[in-house]
Amino acid sequence: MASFDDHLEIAARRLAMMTSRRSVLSRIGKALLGAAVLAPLLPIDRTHRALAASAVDENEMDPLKCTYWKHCALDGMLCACCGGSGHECPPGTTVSSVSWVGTCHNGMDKKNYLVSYTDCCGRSSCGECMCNSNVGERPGYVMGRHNDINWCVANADSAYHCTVTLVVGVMD
Ligand code: ABN
Repeated sequence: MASFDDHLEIAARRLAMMTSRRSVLSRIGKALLGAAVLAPLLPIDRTHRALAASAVDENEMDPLKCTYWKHCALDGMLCACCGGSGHECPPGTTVSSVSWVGTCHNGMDKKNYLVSYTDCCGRSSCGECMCNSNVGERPGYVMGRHNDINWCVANADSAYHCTVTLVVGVMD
């Protein structure tokens, strides 16, 4: 009785007789060409490649870091580290009725955005992810351009917990 190896050898020999070296090379070439055409269409996360190509520092694109581009004028604690998100106050807190705005540069699309910083109030300080970024800030005596202020003071409960960020407009 012929072994598995014998069957395999016969099958391989038959295939070799029916296939020319040229057709094998042509099939391999087609497969490689197909892969090269299809690869860019595959749903793969290419953020890192885009970041490398744009020469933007990865830290500028991480919403949990003070160096995140939207945090350029944020003096406070990131609500994303305090049970909320970048733009949502944590449970049990209320949104401050006044806020501070800054102008931040997004290195990815090279545009400047108007960004608002709103405090979340009514609970004691979160104590996590303290940032002190002050692009465009002016000393305390220039009241309208000073960001080291508790914006919860206008709320019924003025205890400061953390700060959320919202993009409110793009600058020309
Ligand atoms: N706007 C954040 C904050 C709160 C308290 C004190 C300084 C800054």
